[in-house]
Amino acid sequence: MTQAQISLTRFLIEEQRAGRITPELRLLVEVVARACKRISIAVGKGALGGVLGDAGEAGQASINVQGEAQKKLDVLSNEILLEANAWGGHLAGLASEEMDHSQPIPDVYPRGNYLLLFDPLDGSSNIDVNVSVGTIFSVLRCPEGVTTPGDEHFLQPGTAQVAAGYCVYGPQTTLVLTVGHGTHAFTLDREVGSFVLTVRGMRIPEETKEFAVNMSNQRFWEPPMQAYVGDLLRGKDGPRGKDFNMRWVASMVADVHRILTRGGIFSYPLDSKCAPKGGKLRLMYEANPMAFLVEQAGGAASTGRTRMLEVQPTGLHMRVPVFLGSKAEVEAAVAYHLRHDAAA
Ligand code: P6P
Repeated sequence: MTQAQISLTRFLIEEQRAGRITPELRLLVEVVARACKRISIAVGKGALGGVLGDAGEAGQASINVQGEAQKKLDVLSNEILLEANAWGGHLAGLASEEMDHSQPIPDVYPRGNYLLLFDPLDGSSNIDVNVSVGTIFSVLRCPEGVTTPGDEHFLQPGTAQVAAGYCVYGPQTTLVLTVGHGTHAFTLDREVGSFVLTVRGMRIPEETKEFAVNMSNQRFWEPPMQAYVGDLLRGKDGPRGKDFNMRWVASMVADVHRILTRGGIFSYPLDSKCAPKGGKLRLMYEANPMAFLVEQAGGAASTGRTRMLEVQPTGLHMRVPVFLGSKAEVEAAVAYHLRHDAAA
């Protein structure tokens, strides 16, 4: 008899039965997963769904809080997640890459004990060229006694996350989730419409020969990053003693999924263009959830100098430099930065 498929619902019920998640958190993950299914359908329609291209009226681009032109699917994905999470009673508030500030759950609905942060559609510049994109989410507890959370209540370090995940909309639609006990992958069975457990306990190999970075920024990097990547490119003729391969999808979800699946190091370091903002990628709904998933899979995540999950947020849209993936390789990259700082 073939092994019974374990659905996301069954997995979450078993996590709850084992006392690893609360009924509210189980509902939260189910609701987010259901929203991701709807986003997957919209993304999959592409031009047929009339949702490609930039948002905004008649030639007037719609710009989000990041200063980025919003795609129609960015706006749609954000709306799907807001609507799905409003009425369930599991959340006190939510925050999105697409919204200037966090929002308490409307007071027409009951409020719960969790805070949800998300990037509704990461990598959206890839949508119009049919490259994988994804949704990233992070779950925090609402501080005790706070019934109407404001931005300041979301500013918790990554170690405070109770769950995190992403859904990658690629050849498969795959939800990758941690509730603090390993990182697990669920692939969408489109015929049934449910996520099925396909990898229990993803593990990132400690070592790697593959790095992911946007090389076009090389001339803008800090000296330690120049030195680190320069040695990767020297391969077995250089101090690393092995040749490396490179990948760059320019969709964090796709690059991180590859690393969780076969190892590697992903980096979006400081460069002189993004340094004034603190980096390119956002801490609260990109770097922290990915760092939680990667650490739960045996990898490491750093700003290049500090463990990512220990960064104290100073703002909802705070940006950070990111190094994550195979533990030994992240440690090697960090060593270049710490040696540089020590010599300064
Ligand atoms: P660049 C997508 O816009 C994103 O936020 C991440 O998903 C991705 O890793 C990065 O930016 C790509 O940046 O500068 O290579 O286009």
